[in-house]
Amino acid sequence: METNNTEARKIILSGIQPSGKLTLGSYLGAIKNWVRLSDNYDCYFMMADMHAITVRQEPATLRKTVLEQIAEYIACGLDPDSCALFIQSQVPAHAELSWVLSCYTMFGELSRMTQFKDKSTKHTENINAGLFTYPALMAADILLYQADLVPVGDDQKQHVEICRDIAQRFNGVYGDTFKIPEPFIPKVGARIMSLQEPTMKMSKSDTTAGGCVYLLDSPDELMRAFKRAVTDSDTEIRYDPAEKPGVSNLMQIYSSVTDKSFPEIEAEFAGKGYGAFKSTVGEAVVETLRPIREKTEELFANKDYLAEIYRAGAQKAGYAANKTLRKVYKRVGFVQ
Ligand code: ATP
Ligand code: LTN
Repeated sequence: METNNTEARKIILSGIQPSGKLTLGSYLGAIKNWVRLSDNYDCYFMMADMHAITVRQEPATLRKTVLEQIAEYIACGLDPDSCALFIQSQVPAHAELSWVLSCYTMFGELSRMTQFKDKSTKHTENINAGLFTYPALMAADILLYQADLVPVGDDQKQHVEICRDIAQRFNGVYGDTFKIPEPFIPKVGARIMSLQEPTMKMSKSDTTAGGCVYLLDSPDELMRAFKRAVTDSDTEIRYDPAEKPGVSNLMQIYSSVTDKSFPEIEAEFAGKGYGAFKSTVGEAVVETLRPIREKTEELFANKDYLAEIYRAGAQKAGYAANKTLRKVYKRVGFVQ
């Protein structure tokens, strides 16, 4: 693991909840950028298992999903020798700083969080305190590493903003303690929509058949989902999210995996029907995901290797995190 020459480099932290299988949305909105940025930054990428338990998880499934997620991170192109890939619950500083920050986070601002409102509507039987204070834990995740950038999809922007507010509030009381992070959101692919309900975000926990495609889906499953994707009764392939959400979503996906611009895509499919368009998008996704799926399967079979990675990751992350935590404890007046 790299230990030198990283002082002057800027820092990235991001994470994904192991609350289900990773989707094409998690890849295009977040992981693809992690990989792109990882050569030039000092990187910390975590499996946010402490966040995942804000919604009930089956223990054996959670354990499996965390391991699968590490394999997927590496298969997507993250180099475990230069990035710290770690499991959030294995770095206790996250829970510790989260408590301190929750004392600098206001009830009113937590009440405005869209994710809390959505998830408490979806899980009416379990509106727990963790679901509500989630942004304080996410702020701890980010601020522990003095991160400069937080690459996420559009839905997480509000959580990065509240993290900035908490950090500024704390710095205002105690003097400069935390770096103020910036969200890094892709221009294309920041909000991939469900293939069945293109006005709703594609989400791991969506149970609508065919709405979501997963990184580990087989080529057949992917092609079926794209061929059945909802479009409209028109025939024109044109980027217009308000009037043509289904077609525009497929264009976003195609643009994100091929780097073609929207005008280029419109020209490519001028006069061609939706059938040909959906098949071409499906094929492009199949080819993007094929090496990821194959590599994940290979890595997932080697649990010892994965354990080596997350142990080394927790050690590297713990070292950086504890430095910040000690500074915070001193600032608030805890006896050293
Ligand atoms: P859950 O359903 O458990 O809330 P999710 O699928 O909505 O999960 P995650 O996979 O936890 O979201 O999100 C991981 C990262 O991927 C975050 O940075 C998030 O912003 C991004 N992301 C998730 N879904 C999408 C999407 N549909 N489009 C673009 N980015 C997304
Ligand atoms: N809240 C994010 C996951 C997450 C995260 C983070 C992202 C937890 N901690 C820190 C960026 C930085 C989600 O639900 N996708």
